[in-house]
Amino acid sequence: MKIGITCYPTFGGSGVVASELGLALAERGHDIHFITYKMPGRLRFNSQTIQFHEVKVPEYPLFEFPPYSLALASRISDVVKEHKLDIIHAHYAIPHAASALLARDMLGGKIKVMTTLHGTDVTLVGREASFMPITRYAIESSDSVTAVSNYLKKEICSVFDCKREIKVIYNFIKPSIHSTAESDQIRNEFAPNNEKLLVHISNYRPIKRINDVFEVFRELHKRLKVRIMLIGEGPELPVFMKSAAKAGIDGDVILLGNRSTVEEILAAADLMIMPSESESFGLAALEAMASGTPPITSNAGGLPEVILDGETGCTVPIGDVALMVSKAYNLLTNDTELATMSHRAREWAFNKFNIGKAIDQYEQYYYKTLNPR
Ligand code: GMT
Repeated sequence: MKIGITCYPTFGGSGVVASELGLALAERGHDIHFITYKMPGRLRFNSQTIQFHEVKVPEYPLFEFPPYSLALASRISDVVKEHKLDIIHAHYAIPHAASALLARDMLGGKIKVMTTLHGTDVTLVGREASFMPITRYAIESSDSVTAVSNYLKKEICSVFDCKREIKVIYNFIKPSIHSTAESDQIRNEFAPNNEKLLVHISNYRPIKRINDVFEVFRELHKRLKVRIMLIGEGPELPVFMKSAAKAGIDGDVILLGNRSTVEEILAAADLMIMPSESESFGLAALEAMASGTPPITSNAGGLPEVILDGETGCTVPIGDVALMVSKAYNLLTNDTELATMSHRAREWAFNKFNIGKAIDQYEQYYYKTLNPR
């Protein structure tokens, strides 16, 4: 198939999923075209079967808000015509699905649009009064729609009172990139005195409850030799650092910024901390499990579908910092229990969320979208 993929090229989970999906489809021989404003962070390729088409938004004094959505729709329509694409796979409702639908209209309906909803496009952004009608339109008018968890599917149906078919296809990991080979070296660098190592990865928005991450770290720091690696960037990161400095523990915080690969760092940690307020799936928690690092998370949204509580990680009620601390402390002070959970986490991630399964499902759904009967 000739497949166009449009997504956020930044470090968020939706861009990671779109990139890994495109790479895997190209490996299966499909012709893949990424259409977005910059090369996605995780898109490592030198394949003949992947092309990148940049969307440029012209500057014009009249444009107080440069119309990216329209530039994207025009670019999609051009790429479809030039490369005779069969289908556009839009990741995230706004603006990608909306722009793809506009392109479909411009092309007289001669292209199919599949939309994958990732979470905040329904639970946060799409709920805003000004975006609700366009999000509803994007969901109802796409030729097919997928959601990354059963939780998200339910949310879509209830928020938008939506009756259409929505197929759940879980996010996935590629076992071959989750090697633990480099982890000892990273551990020696970041935990030179045999400290326990925590990791958190996010975009540091309020929804990630960064203060809970800090509180868990501070409480554990009182009881153990522990350090924390922070991957990613965002507005609440300076707040975390300010609190850490005030508590005198900033020397044990390792800032790693945005990374195009995170697997080795995740593998070097003992536990990952993810206390999110809302999480449709929690790709970072899955990546941690695949790296053999059990996640201690809230039980928000789709997280209980991804993590087997007490077996491959722990899920606790949102905001229950004390419970997170006690679960983490028990594991960090019991090597056998931690090793067993780490082993189970890796097996669970590799079996249940294997990329091969997900790609089979996406492929079949593309074919069904192209030939509904
Ligand atoms: O979590 C974010 O704020 C980023 C967001 C995104 O659009 O990349 O992540 C969403 O999509 C990921 C990939 O499907 C999911 O793993 C995340 O759980 C989801 N985030 C939320 O629902 C808050």
